[in-house]
Amino acid sequence: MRLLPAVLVGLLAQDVLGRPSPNPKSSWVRKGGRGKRQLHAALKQSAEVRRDVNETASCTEALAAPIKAPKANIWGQLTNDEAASVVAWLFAQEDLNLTVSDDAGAWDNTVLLVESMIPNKTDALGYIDGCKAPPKKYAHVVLDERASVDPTYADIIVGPLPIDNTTTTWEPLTYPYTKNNSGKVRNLDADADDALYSEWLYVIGASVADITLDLWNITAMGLDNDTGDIWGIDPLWQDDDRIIRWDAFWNYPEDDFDAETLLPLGLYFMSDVTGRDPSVWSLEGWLYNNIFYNSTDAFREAYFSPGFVKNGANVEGDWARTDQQGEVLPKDDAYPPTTIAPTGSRFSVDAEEKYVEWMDWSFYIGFKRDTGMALYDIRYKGKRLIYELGLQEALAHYAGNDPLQSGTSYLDTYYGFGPYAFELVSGYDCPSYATYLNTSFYVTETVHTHIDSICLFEFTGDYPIQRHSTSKYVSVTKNTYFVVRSVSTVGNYDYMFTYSFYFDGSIAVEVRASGYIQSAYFANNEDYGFHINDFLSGSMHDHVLNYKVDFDILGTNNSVQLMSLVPATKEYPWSKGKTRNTMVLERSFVENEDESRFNWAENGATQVIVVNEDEKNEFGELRGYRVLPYTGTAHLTVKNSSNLVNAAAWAEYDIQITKQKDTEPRSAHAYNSQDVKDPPIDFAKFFDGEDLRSEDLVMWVNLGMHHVPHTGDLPNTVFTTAHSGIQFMPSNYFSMDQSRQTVNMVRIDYDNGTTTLVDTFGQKNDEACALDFEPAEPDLYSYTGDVVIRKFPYDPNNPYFETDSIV
Ligand SMILES: *[C@@H]1O[C@H](CO)[C@@H](O)[C@H](O)[C@H]1NC(C)=O
Ligand SMILES: *[C@@H]1O[C@H](CO)[C@@H](O)[C@H](O)[C@H]1NC(C)=O
Ligand SMILES: *[C@@H]1O[C@H](CO)[C@@H](O)[C@H](O)[C@H]1NC(C)=O
Ligand SMILES: *[C@@H]1O[C@H](CO)[C@@H](O)[C@H](O)[C@H]1NC(C)=O
Ligand SMILES: *[C@@H]1O[C@H](CO)[C@@H](O)[C@H](O)[C@H]1NC(C)=O
Ligand SMILES: *[C@@H]1O[C@H](CO)[C@@H](O)[C@H](O)[C@H]1NC(C)=O
Ligand SMILES: *[C@@H]1O[C@H](CO)[C@@H](O)[C@H](O)[C@H]1NC(C)=O
Ligand SMILES: *[C@@H]1O[C@H](CO)[C@@H](O)[C@H](O)[C@H]1NC(C)=O
Ligand SMILES: *[C@@H]1O[C@H](CO)[C@@H](O)[C@H](O)[C@H]1NC(C)=O
Ligand SMILES: *[C@@H]1O[C@H](CO)[C@@H](O)[C@H](O)[C@H]1NC(C)=O
Ligand SMILES: *[C@@H]1O[C@H](CO)[C@@H](O)[C@H](O)[C@H]1NC(C)=O
Ligand SMILES: *[C@@H]1O[C@H](CO)[C@@H](O)[C@H](O)[C@H]1NC(C)=O
Ligand SMILES: [Cu+2]
Repeated sequence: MRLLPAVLVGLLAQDVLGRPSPNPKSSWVRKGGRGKRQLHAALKQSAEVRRDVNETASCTEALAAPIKAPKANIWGQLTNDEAASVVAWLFAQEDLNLTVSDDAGAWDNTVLLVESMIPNKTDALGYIDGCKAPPKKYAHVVLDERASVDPTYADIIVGPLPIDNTTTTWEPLTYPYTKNNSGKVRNLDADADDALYSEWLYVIGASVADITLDLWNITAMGLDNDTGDIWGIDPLWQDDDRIIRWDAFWNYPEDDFDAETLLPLGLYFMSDVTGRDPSVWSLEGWLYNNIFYNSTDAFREAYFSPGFVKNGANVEGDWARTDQQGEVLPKDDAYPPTTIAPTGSRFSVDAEEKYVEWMDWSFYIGFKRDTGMALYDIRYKGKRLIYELGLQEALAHYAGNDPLQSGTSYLDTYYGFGPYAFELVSGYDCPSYATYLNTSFYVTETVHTHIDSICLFEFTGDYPIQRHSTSKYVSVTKNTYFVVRSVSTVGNYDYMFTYSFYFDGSIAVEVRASGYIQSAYFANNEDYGFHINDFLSGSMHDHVLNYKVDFDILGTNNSVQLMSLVPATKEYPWSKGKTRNTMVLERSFVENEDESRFNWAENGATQVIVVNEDEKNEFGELRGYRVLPYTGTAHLTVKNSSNLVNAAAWAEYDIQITKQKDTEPRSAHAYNSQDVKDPPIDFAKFFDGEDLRSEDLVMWVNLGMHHVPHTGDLPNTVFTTAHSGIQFMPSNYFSMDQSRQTVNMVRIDYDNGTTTLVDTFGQKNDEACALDFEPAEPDLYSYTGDVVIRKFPYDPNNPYFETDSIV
């Protein structure tokens, strides 16, 4: 559940401060909670200590070697000092009329976000590929302008940095918008953390407290002893110039498990909340058991009439709790197989610049509030393949016979992937030998650092990358690959983002989903999901996640070739006058933006290859990289969504290709949900017929899942099958497979029962660390959550711990 307090826009702290939560869930309590202690003890017992190898290298000293990045990371984050200087400068600008967040109410202007501005590619290339100076650095600032009856979010840029009181200026950030409006978006949530609840939703909750007590023994009135909750649709309905919300009652879990999204109660009410004056907001009706009542009186009268059908409540139980339950599986209390890095890490990291080198790969890591982690300047064997690779937006579009499910289409960058990219759990989210990086985000004049929130590690797959056997020899090569990973818990859902790099020059981009589903009350909605618990429907929804892939294949002049396998009937000189039913290849190019939005072909029959038409290999074939689905992908099933209108056109196709433009850096804006008819970025407007042959191209690809939760999604969806991915693979890019270069392969020659040769190609096996298993299991008591540094007033020497989630 992404409860929407206006706020969240950057802004967890406001969520925590602002949203009255009768059931405050301190992350501290939760994370330090039960279970951990027993687990730790169990691990100690099962740890076997062996010290018969080389004592000089320890398996835990496996961290990546430090390295100096060849160039500064121009996509990186602001330093603490830079962020603090920008904030101080902003508060000194009288025209911005800002109030410090701690003192601000719903009618004050505040700073929501201060982060680095991504440089224009045009300026960046001269630096990363040449000898030009780095592009000037600017800060991207988002202001929450609420001191007005027409509140807006304003994107501005401040710079150049470092701040200089005489030369630094700000101006509206307009160029990434497709909408012509000076870098501002209306704010429909300006009162969502205050008046909406205190003067509206809880008042309505109180007005039916007798009914909610009678029906389910709950009250939702904004009191400390509330036993239920009220929240509703996102985005709000924006029809006919009215702003309409539907809200529903939800049961609270009985403990700290985050199960509220599994506890819908089936009563909904509709409000017209247009404008900022709650006294003119109106209650438009109630829905219960598929019957609409046009006033509270009408609902109340029906409720207390004979024959009124009352349905039961969804109540938390073990079915909604994630702790171990059920009989312990055979031998499962013994420690499972695990991976180690016996010679330490085989890669290098510049932690300051977030620059990584592994084997022939290198890249920089960026991190943004809206979209979390992104990779830049991805090079293989010294040549850039991809300038920018990163998430743009994630949509979860629900459907249902009830207005809450029907009205829910989360556009998650509104909440942000950055603020919820929490600390990873060593040995669980990533192998215990992984190297970690911190990330940080700005909120309410503080910078929060998620410690260890990006992990980097090598992994050897459970299948080899190559093998072949004959009567004389067998040849087989280990499939060791490099992984960069982060996880963002956006409300009820946990998205795991993984990028993997392989020896054959291929890259995999994957997302997995776990956490709690958002479910529906089961009543008259068989066509929208499975019946999965007492009064519970696993509410159907589409996940669509858009990624930007700015390929630069052997330069920026790229084209997209389509090569299809098609059935054919052919006659050949040798077929003696008869025809043969067979198949052939048909090649074409995506010529321009009128034909550059399409889906994966049925039966995978069309290859999509990014090529450089000026770069042919020695055999005359175009050198390129092919883009292909890895596991299932999805685009949005709903056509012309009533919820989204023009706010998520990027979700309409699997693959969409545009000409790279500095004015089109992102396919979506974090506040598209605030004005769905006229969103700040309407992706469909990127397509204006421009030529796509031998141009700098951007491919926008969608990952996703059509999710119809079943009983196996209780208590949580599982990563095994809630999974989507795409791959990029060399297509005639090299003259042969590049995995031949690794020494981690073997050839075994044998003859008539005798092994005659074991060739391990100079692998060194003598530098392994002591297999001291106990310390290979990380000390999970070091899991601390986020660390926070106050920026205004700047207090860099007094960090404190605070971790806030949406719920
Ligand atoms: C500045 O903001 C305050 C609220 O913080 C508001 O009362 C005042 O009218 C605003 N001033 C201007 C000039 O907009
Ligand atoms: C710049 O302005 C800020 C805020 O008014 C002030 O604190 C700072 O001392 C000024 N710096 C310089 C170099 O004048
Ligand atoms: C954008 O707005 C400006 C100022 O309001 C106006 O002059 C211009 O014509 C508008 N452009 C478009 C394409 O609507
Ligand atoms: C109703 O809820 C209260 C707590 O809010 C609890 O004490 C009481 O036992 C419940 N009554 C029933 C009938 O479950
Ligand atoms: C909840 O608190 C309110 C106000 O403190 C009180 O009037 C009410 O009786 C309480 N309800 C329950 C069920 O304890
Ligand atoms: C509500 O419905 C009743 C009966 O259908 C109708 O008489 C009444 O006018 C309606 N009221 C409103 C405010 O629409
Ligand atoms: C992450 O932050 C923690 C706490 O501030 C710090 O101790 C650690 O060195 C940081 N890690 C990296 C890789 O910068
Ligand atoms: C890219 O193509 C354009 C013409 O389409 C050409 O002028 C330019 O020289 C090419 N650039 C490179 C690096 O080949
Ligand atoms: C989308 O739906 C709206 C409302 O039903 C309709 O006005 C509009 O014409 C539709 N657009 C398309 C492209 O079908
Ligand atoms: C980046 O490109 C946009 C669009 O061309 C331009 O308006 C803006 O000034 C550029 N930014 C910088 C820092 O040059
Ligand atoms: C294989 O080895 C066996 C004895 O180990 C021998 O009898 C036989 O002749 C050998 N066959 C060949 C083809 O060398
Ligand atoms: C242990 O490893 C070090 C460095 O890798 C090596 O120099 C040394 O000879 C090894 N010692 C033994 C006993 O294998
Ligand atoms: Cu789902």
